[in-house]
Amino acid sequence: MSIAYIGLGSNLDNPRHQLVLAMAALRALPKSHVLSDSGLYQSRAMTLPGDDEPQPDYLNAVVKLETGLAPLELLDALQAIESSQGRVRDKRWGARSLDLDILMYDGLQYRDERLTLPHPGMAQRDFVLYPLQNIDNEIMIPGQGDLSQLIKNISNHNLQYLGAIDE
Ligand code: A4P
Ligand code: MG
Repeated sequence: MSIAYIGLGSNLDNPRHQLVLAMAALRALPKSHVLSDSGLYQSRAMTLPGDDEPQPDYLNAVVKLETGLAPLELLDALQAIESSQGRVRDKRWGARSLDLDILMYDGLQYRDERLTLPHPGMAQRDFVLYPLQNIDNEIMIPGQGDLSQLIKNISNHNLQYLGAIDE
């Protein structure tokens, strides 16, 4: 079995409900077991430089998963969950009903046309690192360093903790 950390994000179509549904779908994944979750966080949308279109705030969470799925099998399963929750792939970093990212998979550093591990950019994002810290305080991000060090040098999207993931 492997350990994967999954990042959940939504800023469309009732984000809280999207994350509740996504948690249920993650619990139902084959060969997998949810070990813990970060709870719910709210933050301002991070947009691409030059993209001034206003976007609703995001809800984010991180889930720690024990899984027998290989990395690309896990990606397939996560994309199927995104599709089933109405995700339409529009522009990069555009608003979305559900985004599921594999943040890390064991200590793996990997890159092909479909999957990059760890997830690019995660080490700079407050809405990823604080939820992660809520699950595992002392963790190493492969190729990036210790979470406790990385978290000192982080982007600010006005992150707020909202409590447990429930309706
Ligand atoms: N892909 C490569 N590596 C991975 C991975 N580790 N996990 C590929 C998941 N997918 C991975 O992703 C595009 C392609 O990335 C996929 O087809 C997959 O094969 P996508 O989800 O279709 O597009 P995207 O999410 O718009 O692009 P990207 O670059 O993944 O964006 P991010 O990094 O997911 O950021 N602001 C706040 N406050 N909170 C957020 O959660 N999220 C984003 C999107 C922007 N702003 C945000 C937030
Ligand atoms: Mg994504």
